[in-house]
Amino acid sequence: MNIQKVEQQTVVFNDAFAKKANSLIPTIYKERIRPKQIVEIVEDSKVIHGWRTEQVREVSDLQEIEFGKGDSVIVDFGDHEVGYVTLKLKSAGSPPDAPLHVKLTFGEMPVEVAEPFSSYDGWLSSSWLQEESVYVDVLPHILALTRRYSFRYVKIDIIDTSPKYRVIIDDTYCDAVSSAQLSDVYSYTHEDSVLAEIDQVSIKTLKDCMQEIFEDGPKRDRRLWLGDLRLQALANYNTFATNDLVKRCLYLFAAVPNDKGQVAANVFIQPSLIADDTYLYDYSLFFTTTLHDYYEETKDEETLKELWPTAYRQLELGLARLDERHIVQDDETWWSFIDWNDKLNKQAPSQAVLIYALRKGIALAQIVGACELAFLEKQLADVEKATKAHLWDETKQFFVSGKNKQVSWAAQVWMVLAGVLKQDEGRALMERVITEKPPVTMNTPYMYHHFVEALLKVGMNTEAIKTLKAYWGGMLEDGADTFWELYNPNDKTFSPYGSHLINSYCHAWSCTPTYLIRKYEL
Ligand code: RAM
Repeated sequence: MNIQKVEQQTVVFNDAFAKKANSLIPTIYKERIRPKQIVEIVEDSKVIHGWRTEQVREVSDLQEIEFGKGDSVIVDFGDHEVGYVTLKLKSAGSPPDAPLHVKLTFGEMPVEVAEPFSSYDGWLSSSWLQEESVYVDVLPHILALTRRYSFRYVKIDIIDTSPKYRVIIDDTYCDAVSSAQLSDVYSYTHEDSVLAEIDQVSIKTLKDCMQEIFEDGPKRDRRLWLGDLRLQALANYNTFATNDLVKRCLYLFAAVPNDKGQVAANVFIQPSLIADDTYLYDYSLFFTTTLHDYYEETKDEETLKELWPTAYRQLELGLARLDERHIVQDDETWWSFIDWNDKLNKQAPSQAVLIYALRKGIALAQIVGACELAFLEKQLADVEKATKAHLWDETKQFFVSGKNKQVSWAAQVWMVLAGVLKQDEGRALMERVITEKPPVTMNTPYMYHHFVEALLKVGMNTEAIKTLKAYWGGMLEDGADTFWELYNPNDKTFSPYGSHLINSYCHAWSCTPTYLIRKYEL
């Protein structure tokens, strides 16, 4: 073990864990995909973001078009792809007497190839927007892009040739990459065609996020986040079953905790394994729950024993945030995630995540025969008692959060998932949420996943299916090839980052319907 100083945080690097993670680097499979059609972007106020595509030519026509200065074309690959794009370029007319200047823009959604990226003014780096400008000195040329892109549409802008020559795009393809193979998926067809499609698109979403790690999104952030990993792992068990990738990701987190033993909210694997200096209360606790789910699936005792100290430490740190009443302390910072919603108070939902994690931790402690078992059981009892005493509002009949006693969907959902209430009380609470519609709602498929799972937990299957169809089905109706990072049906341009241009439209945490449909046999 050696100590690494990263800015203000100290990371305690565990070499053995990092080596184990490295020994599990998956094979990356490649598939060559060619575009399906040439399209044009059409303004349409009736569709999401105000843009749709329309086929204008057959893709086979591409080789016949001679492009000059200012021309452009949009090729549509027909589905979401993650990979490396190649263009075969040649000239027409006089010998090329000047370099070719070409700009490429990649879009998961039509809006990304419709609106100029110069219009972006969000707070995340604009460098996530997928474009590049290339100068080609000699033609013919095989332009093989070295950056990996995540897209369905590629807009090719010919910035300049020269007055004497034009350029022809002789061929274009994408070498799509993933560590998952669709042929490995457990075969399953739902008789309900909407649920069947939702299941398939969930799997495609998961596949495109499965690279050397479970990425959160292949466009952005292209890294391993714990909250996303937890859900990807669940979806994976019922589909690809590449359980070693889950194991690898658990070891990656366990290899780089800080000096308190807390695992980071996310890690980078390039240029080498690095813990990000972001720590989130709920995400750290999900290390324990993800290990629990992994063990349940694999019965891999060796991994459980090796990672138990890390899992237990997350519980200890979670408990250390409790005040003298056994209620988790709130603050104004981004201390816990829960959902992307500026208005959401995180206290009550985070308290519920702690309870949820304690239960799974106790199950693990029993399996490993840990001496900490009795301590954890006592803590769980105290925390549950305090939750009912201080966070349940008898008049409102809801759990309340923070000093302003906020009633949010997230708080109720997480309390149900944490098992704080008996089955019939939980059901009554979920029914109340649906009828009374608390004002602090949900913005992400991540939070909607928890809502649906809470409904299933209390036996409200009809409502759960209705939500799956309305929410994920809504994305399909709005043109999703893979499910999105953000989706608010009442505000379809919602972005926590200040612009929907930077949103990710293939995002791992939205891939869970396949888990919900298959696991709960909906
Ligand atoms: C976003 C990422 C990621 C998520 C974090 C909290 O930046 O999209 O998926 O886990 O937020």
